[in-house]
Amino acid sequence: MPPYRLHSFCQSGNAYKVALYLNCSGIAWEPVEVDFFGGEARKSDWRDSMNKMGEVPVLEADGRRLTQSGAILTWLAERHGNFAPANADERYEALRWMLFDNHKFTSNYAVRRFLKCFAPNAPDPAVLAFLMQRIEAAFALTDKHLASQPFIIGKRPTIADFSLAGYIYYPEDETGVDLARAYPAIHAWSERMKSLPGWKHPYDLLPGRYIAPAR
Ligand SMILES: N[C@@H](CCC(=O)N[C@@H](CS)C(=O)NCC(=O)O)C(=O)O
Repeated sequence: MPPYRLHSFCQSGNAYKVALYLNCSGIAWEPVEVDFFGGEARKSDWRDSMNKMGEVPVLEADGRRLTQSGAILTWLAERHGNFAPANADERYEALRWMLFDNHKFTSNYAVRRFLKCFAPNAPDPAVLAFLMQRIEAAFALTDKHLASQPFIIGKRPTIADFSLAGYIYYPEDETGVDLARAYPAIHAWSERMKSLPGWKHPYDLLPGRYIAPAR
């Protein structure tokens, strides 16, 4: 089987979710850099051939192009077994947390970071403040959850952990959040994830060049 090809770039925590899963599973894959900031994913030929939703990541697998990190993680776990939920109850829990992640945990954190660091124009401070409020609400309840168990759905890491870990390792000057101080249980969980064989920082795992935050 040829290795999976992950269309990605190093600022994309959504791509990192899939890359980290593959690396920690010891599954062969290769990165394909998307020139996201050059507008590649907005071009109609990219959208027609890669992802009509216009989003990274895209995983090429067996001639198919899979998208949506949560759907890709579920597909990979079902195929390979690594970090898979063990039964119907665990599958439900993993899906519940991945939907929460996509809607509230990753999304507000990623959008605020994008506006602050990479958007061409300085964002409205009221927008950044609104997003930070949403981040604080989602992170506080996740911190409480992780204070009572080591991983998202229990005692061992599953695809749900890879989903929530997408943006956790980007530095504070990008995210505006000091995780160790503000959310100690999330920080401790991120350290547990870091100790998995195959773990790498997103800037070391994914293609593209580092871009210093614009502001
Ligand atoms: N729910 C999607 C989110 C993907 C996503 O938002 N990707 C960003 C890059 S990290 C993107 O391509 N954004 C383009 C846009 O929002 O138009 C996933 O988990 O794959």
